[in-house]
Amino acid sequence: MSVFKLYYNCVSPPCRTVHMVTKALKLNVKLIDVDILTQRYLEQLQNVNPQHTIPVLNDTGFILWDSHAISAYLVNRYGPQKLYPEETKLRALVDQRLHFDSGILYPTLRKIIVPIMFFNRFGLSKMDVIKIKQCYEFMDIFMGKSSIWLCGDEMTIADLSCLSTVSTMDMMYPIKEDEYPNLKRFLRNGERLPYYNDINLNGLNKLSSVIQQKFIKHKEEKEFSGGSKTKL
Ligand SMILES: N[C@@H](CCC(=O)N[C@@H](CS)C(=O)NCC(=O)O)C(=O)O
Repeated sequence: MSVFKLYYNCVSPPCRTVHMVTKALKLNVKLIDVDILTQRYLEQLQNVNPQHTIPVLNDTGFILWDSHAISAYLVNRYGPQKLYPEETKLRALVDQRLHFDSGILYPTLRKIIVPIMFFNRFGLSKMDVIKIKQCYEFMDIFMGKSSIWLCGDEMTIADLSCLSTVSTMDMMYPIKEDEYPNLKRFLRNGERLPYYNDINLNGLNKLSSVIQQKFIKHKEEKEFSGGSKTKL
């Protein structure tokens, strides 16, 4: 069986998506750690991905980036197809949810998290909360009252994509059960996956501790310089 190389960092939601897809497909993957938290990653990725984003897959010389494209490729090539169904209308629905993650959900998260991680921004603005709540509302409607996953009762790659992103949003602004009961059900179903803790929760914990450290350092610096105390 071939061993894939995956340029990876567990703090990154799209990396966690692809890692979970490889687990769902029972594929062996060799993770190549990319130091996304410092500028060193640009050098590491310069001959691999001109867009310098992770994840990047290397399948015996075939290089592919973008978690959505990688997930679809892995299922198309290595099955089982139910993770990315072939039936035209079902696949169209999965594609819609994948584009939702790619075009709305993940960009919303990225816009909020990048200033926190790299530009000394602390806390969420009112506009951040409005944008997050809009994403929660959309996903709550996609789920409807009874389905297990975003496209019905079978899990697809769209679920794993949205799961890694929305669980990261949940870490920043918790999903309230009384406001978004269907979305909360989606999250709980995701948390029951056998590889969820090792991959997604582990990455979330790492990301959360990086953010906490930044807040603590900022608070100490403010106190040291005699400025007003910042609430975490
Ligand atoms: N649409 C892309 C987004 C990938 C992405 O933005 N990855 C971030 C880490 S979470 C990254 O590599 N950022 C570094 C950069 O943009 O230079 C995907 O799904 O793979």
